[in-house]
Formats: sequence, structure tokens, C-alpha cells
Amino acid sequence: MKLPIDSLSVRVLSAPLREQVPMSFSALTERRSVLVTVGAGGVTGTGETWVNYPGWAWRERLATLDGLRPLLIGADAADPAALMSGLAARLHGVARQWGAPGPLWQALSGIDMAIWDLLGHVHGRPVADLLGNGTATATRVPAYGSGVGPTGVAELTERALELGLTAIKIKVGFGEETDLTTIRGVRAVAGPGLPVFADANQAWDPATARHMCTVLAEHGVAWFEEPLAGDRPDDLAALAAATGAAIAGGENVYGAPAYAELMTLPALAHVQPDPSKTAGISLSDEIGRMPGTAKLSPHCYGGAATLAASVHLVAAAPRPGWIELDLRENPLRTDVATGLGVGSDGFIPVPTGPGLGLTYDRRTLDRYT
Ligand code: SMN
Ligand code: MG
Repeated sequence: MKLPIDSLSVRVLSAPLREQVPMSFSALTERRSVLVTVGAGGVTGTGETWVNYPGWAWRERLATLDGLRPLLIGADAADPAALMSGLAARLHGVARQWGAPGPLWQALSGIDMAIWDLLGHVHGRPVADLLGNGTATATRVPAYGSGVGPTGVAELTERALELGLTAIKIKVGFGEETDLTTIRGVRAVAGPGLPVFADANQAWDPATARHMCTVLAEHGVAWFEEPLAGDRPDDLAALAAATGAAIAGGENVYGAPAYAELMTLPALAHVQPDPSKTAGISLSDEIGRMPGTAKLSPHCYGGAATLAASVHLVAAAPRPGWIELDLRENPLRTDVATGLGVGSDGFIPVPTGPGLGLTYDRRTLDRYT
């Protein structure tokens, strides 16, 4: 059955943050999100496209989605993976010439997420059931608390433990002293046993990375995320060989060939495509099924739709990893829709409703629009 797309609409959300979120590359001053809604045959689906950085990215995204609309209207929503790989191939050349594969993939990711939600509604099935071969789907997936440090270390660690989460990810790459203060602060609250992951956001050079991976491993850090620039797999391999570090990464990789290359890295323990940013649901699912040993642990720093997409992806993955749950305030994730929540065991139950399984609250959406 063909499902010709007949509409594409967008909604820009923003919510002020009481406290800035420091990152090794920039600070975030407000939560921003662009919701993408696709319609076909009287049914709609809603996804989300990543517009966190830079602050004006939402304007670019509206323009890019406008530009993509003519390619989408009339296209078949029945097979989103085929539609996405077709669009990616068709737009590859212009994205290179534009120098903007990132924004293009981010726009396509939001569209793809919306189409999977729509398809779930058409079939009356959760997205997890429609992915892969539709079998061996988990009913709940483990979540870790992310975004701990360099500020708010004790408070955010306590929040993670209160939520029942069974692992934490710290932000490093702010200098050795600051990074050690962060890991010590987590251990002081959570004790020596809690699994802790560290994310350097590509801040280190190879020598610093070797040193910091060794130092942080002594504090029991279990994976090192983007310790080096994401586009240098040989440097990552050398770092892993020298230190034995387990590597995580993938939130800044674009296109199936680049992910396939990343997956050949023997030390890659977790691959982290972002369903709102780098790979939508279709390519994220494909990446999780690529040969290799890395588990699928999607990058998630968005609203409710991106979290839901991550949950469905991990539930259906042959090598399921972790769900990333940002511990800092984000009403665009917690307040705009119902259908997702963390259980007291630190696991997120996979929504059983159709599509992504979210029900948006119109009034709250309007408040943040
Ligand atoms: C991250 C990146 C961008 C914004 C927030 C957090 C980080 C992560 O790399 O993996 O969560
Ligand atoms: Mg990261």
C-alpha cells in the first residue's frame, strides 16, 4: 500500500533555562526544538529536528525544511528507510557543495522520525515493533543520567540516584583539575560502584587524551566518549591501543559510509547516532545492525520525541545499549507530552501505543511555541 505524503508543517519551541548549560565548545542558554509534522492519507506523525547549536540554527532549519518540502510532497511514506536513503543520495552533492551535510541530515532526521510516528499510527503499532524484523523487542530499556559537571555535580548525581538511574555520564574536557573534581564529586555522592561514563566532546588532543583516559580510568570510568575529534578514527584506534579505553561516539558523524567506517573500530563499545540530528530513526536502526560489536546507545539531547525515538531504537536493536537521559531542566522533554517515564528501577518502559507513543498537550505546546 502506498502512502503519498500530502503535508509537512513545523513548530518552533523554546523554553528559557534558569541556569546555562556549559559545554566544552559552547554554552546553552535556552532549550530549543523544532517539531516536524508529516501527513499522509489523513494521518499525521511528529518528529523533532536538532537545533541546539548555534542559537540561530532554528532559522536555518525552517529554511531547509521549506526547501525539502517539494521533494517530500507525493513521496511514499510506507518505507521510510528507502525514502531517506533515496533523499540522502539525491541531496549528497548539493550538501557537499553547500558545505552543510550536518544541517541537511538534521532536517532529514526530523522528517524521518515524523514518518515513523505516522507509520506506527497507520498500522496501529509501536515503532519498535516495526523496526528490523519485528521480533525480539525489549519491553524496557536502561537509562543513564547525563550532563553531570563541570557545574552542579553533587546535585545532578543526587537527582540521578533519586530517579533510580543505574549509571551516570560526566562532562570532561575542562582541564585536568576540573575533570578530577567532577569525577571525585560523583564518587563522593554515588560511591565507587556506580558505572560512570565520560564525555570529552572532542576537546582533547591525542597526548591529553592518553593522559586523561589513564587518570579517569583509575576512578572507574567505563567508557570514553568523543575523546578526540570525531573524524579521526586512526587516532581513536591508537588511543584505545595505548590505554585500553572503551570508546563511545557517533553524535557528530553524518552518512551511512562514515558510520560503517566508525563501526570497524574494534574499541568502539557504543555507537551513538542521534535520531534527531545525524541519522533519523531509519539510519540509526541500520547502524545498530551493522557488523561490529558496538552496542546502540543513541545520543539524545532533545525533547520528548527524540527520547521516545531512542527508546524504540534500543528496544529493537540486536545489540541494545543505553538510553541517554539529560539530568538538567528541559520542559520540552518532560512537559509537552505524556507516554514516557522512567521506572523506579532506572529502566524506561517501551511505549505500547501507536507510533512513538506520545500524546502531546496542546496548551503546553502553545505555551512554548
Ligand atoms: C552533548 C552534546 C551536545 C549537547 C549536549 C550534550 C553530549 C552528549 O555530547 O553526548 O550528551
Ligand atoms: Mg556526547
